Amino acid sequence: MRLQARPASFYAPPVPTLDPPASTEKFALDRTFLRSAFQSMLLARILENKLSSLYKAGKIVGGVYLGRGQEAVSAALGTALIQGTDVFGPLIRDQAGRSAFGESLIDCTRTYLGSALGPMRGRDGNVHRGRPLAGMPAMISHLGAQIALISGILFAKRLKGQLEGVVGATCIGDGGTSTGAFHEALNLSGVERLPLVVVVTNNQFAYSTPNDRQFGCGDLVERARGYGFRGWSVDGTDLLACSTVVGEAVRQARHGGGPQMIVAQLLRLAGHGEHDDGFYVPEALRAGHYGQDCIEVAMRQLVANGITSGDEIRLWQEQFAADVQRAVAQAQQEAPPDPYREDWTALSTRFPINQ
Ligand SMILES: Cc1ncc(C[n+]2csc(CCOP(=O)(O)OP(=O)(O)O)c2C)c(N)n1
Ligand SMILES: [Mg+2]
Repeated sequence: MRLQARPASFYAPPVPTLDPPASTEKFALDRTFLRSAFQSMLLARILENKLSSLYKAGKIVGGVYLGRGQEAVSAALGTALIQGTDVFGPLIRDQAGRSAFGESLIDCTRTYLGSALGPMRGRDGNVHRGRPLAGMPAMISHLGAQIALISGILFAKRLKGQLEGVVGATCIGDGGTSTGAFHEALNLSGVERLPLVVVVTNNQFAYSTPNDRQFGCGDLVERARGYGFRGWSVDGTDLLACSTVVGEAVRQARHGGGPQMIVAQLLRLAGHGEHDDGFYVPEALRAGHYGQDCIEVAMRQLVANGITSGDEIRLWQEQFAADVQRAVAQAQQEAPPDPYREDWTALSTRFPINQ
């Protein structure tokens, strides 16, 4: 079917004007948080650029789906969570959140490159990797099932008396919010008032389908109220805003505030996957506010606030590029699984699970 040209106003969401929470100033100026979140953004971008090259060179079996342009909100979420306590279910555009939550580079490169030494033993590809014992279950689906998985984990923790102080977080795209899985998971999480944080990354398209063909409400944050979630809007291209809003939502979930839904407005600065050139994204939208690169915005913000310097950022870039090269080279020399010797029982039924 041919896509019809639409006026640019269809694609131009309003810039959020939410009242900042009381702790904005203090939180936004938390140097350690911001430096750490920014480093995760940078590392994810460098890693994903490398994955894209490997894909184009035919070195990766399966697809490559990037989070380019979505790193700020993802990194803010991964940084706001507590490793060893919280549960995080990242989606395909959450490399920055994965890095922030402690996933090692080698776990990523081994999975993409099919090494039997990876967390999925070379049996699952690309983004379908995780370490359940570290609080990061392997990703199942981009379209809503991950929310039920995280709320189920929280519910099980409650039944075992282990939920105190724990937050579960996951993400969903704008398109995923129209699935039955999304509705069921949010409905039950609202009924149970689970400490769940759902970040909706509204990148304006579900593959090539624009927002106006997906839902009839003005802003997806309106859905939060219907499920009994607290709703937050944020500019997903702005690291300071994302850190403030996500940090506050996570804090509220942790301290009995019930489930939280954050809607981040942004644009993906890549195709749906690396096989897609995103031809359907209008130029006016790319040139608009949400077409700005969150990494460049964050650099300006952090340098202007004296949180880092251009020289330090260049050093990080060099260091991360070298780290990525090393992780790729190591995974490339490792053997794939041997299908005749592999024990094909589900990885999740093995003990110790996936250590
Ligand atoms: C049942 C099903 N249909 C289609 C797909 C392919 N698919 C994966 S993600 C996606 C679009 C999701 O859009 P959105 O939720 O907005 O997330 P985004 O890709 O923009 O991050 C599609 C069509 C799928 N994985 N499963
Ligand atoms: Mg989308």
